Amino acid sequence: MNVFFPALRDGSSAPALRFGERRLSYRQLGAAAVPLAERLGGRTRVTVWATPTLETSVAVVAALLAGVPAIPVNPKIGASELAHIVADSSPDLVLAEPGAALPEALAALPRLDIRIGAAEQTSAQETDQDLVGSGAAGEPDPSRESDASAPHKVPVLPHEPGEEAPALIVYTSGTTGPPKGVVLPRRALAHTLDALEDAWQWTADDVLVHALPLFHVHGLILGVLGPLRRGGSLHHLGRFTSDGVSRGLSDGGTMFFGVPTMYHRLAVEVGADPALARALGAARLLVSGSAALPLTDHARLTAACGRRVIERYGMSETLMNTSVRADGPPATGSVGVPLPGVYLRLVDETGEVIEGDDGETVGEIQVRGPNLFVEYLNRPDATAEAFDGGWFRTGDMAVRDADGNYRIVGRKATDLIKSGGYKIGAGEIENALLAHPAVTEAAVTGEPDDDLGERIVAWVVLTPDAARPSADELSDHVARQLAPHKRPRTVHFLDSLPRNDMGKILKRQLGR
Ligand code: MCA
Ligand code: AMP
Repeated sequence: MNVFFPALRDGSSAPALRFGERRLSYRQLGAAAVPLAERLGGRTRVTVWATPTLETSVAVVAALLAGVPAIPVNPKIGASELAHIVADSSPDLVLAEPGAALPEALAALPRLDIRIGAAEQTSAQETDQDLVGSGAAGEPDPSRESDASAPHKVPVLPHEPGEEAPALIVYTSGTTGPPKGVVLPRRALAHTLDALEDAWQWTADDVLVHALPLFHVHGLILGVLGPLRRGGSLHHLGRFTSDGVSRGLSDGGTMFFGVPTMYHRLAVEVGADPALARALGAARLLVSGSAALPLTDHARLTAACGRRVIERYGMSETLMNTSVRADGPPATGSVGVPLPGVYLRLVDETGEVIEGDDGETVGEIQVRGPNLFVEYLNRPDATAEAFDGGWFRTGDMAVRDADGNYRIVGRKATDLIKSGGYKIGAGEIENALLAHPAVTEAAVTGEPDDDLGERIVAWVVLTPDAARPSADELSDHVARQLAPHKRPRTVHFLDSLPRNDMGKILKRQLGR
């Protein structure tokens, strides 16, 4: 039988999840997730209000057990982006922690509160009332109790669906228009997590520490489902601070996952913080991903704590493609070698496959393997465009060296911005700016930024007669429509945008 989380079946009192001081053992996780999975049976798709909490983790585990695709949503999402996701994915239920105030588009859906502790009790008596109301107060929260005295009870897991069944739909930005729903089958999740087990010698003894958001691949699939598939545990810090990382790693953590912005902040602070240096130095594995980690940050961290950070490379559509191996050469500055079962090739601009490995010839990375997504939801056109035969076109430009390591040197589309590890399409921000009544033209670029990697910069032309908005007002407008991390950090007001004879905006001339 196809079992996604073998350790849940054992129902042991080994630690599974910790968020702050709230913890669940595997037995407790099973006791919360299995009844919830039973309640989800028959649903088409569910949205998860993805706060960084035990509740989100329980909801996603339950959806996987039930075979119901889950759509994790950023709890800071703005109105128009949320409206798009709800209309595009048409979920029939929203899962949220009790008491969470949901925005209008989600409040209109049937709601099921994720009750840790009350779940077993309510599962047998589900009524429509349960689905819309907040239900009874429930039992004491076991996440605050010791598991030592609890009777050993193996939860009865539902029959899990086949490998190709969609497990998650994760929204990711393209260059234009609103984000697309990436449909990820169970097969892709299982493959990527098992390939990382091999590359990183990830075991049940590992305690992963991180502070990543739970509505993207990095924090949710690698960061929550990863430890649970291994039978190890996660210690989530709630939010990123260097102090939190220091304490988490000193308190039994063996691995840390972060985006380059987090490592940059650690690199800035580690020189003056011996406790942080000791904690990072004692970790078994420090892994960076979601964007490139600059060599200066690699060097500063290694000098201060004596450890190397390893990089891995992935995408929402492909999950993980390559990694520097824990048991291999350091390959600093590269994203390592293809993971087991994953095939990569470099293709030049004429469509020819680059055969050499001279470390200099640049081509687009294309990927094939069991780690790939199925399709963009409701977007057969975009799905077809994304593939070259069976190969997925990543849009990432790279070179390959004689040892088989890939080094990413840039991106094909300048209209894709990576800021703080989040992928953001220039087009979606331009559309949000143009929806402001005072804006008549807008262009958005990504400018280099030491902390964020790239900083979102907006160039706008105002409607002549409208009241002049401030830069902050336009930035807030984008934050409210899309999400705070998509807001422009700088806004330039221009009389006109540079355009070519065809009327196309010449972004490279902006600011010059
Ligand atoms: C600021 N804030 C606002 C506004 N301005 N809220 C509303 N309106 C505004 N105008 C709030 C923000 O919500 C936030 O609140 C706080 O102010 C600071 O925001 P910001 O400056 O944007 O964030 P930060 O503190 O600088 O965050 C840096 C970060 C973050 C922690 C590194 O960027 C982050 O978590 N990045 C992770 C991205 C990620 O997981 N990517 C994976 C996708 P508050 O302080 O309350 O939060 S890529 C992927 O999955 C692929 C597969 C891969 O390879 O991994
Ligand atoms: P997303 O669509 O949010 O999943 O972002 C995927 C993109 O993140 C990839 O196409 C790469 O451009 C980038 N990325 C992920 N990991 C790395 C890395 N280690 N180095 C450089 N870029 C990365």
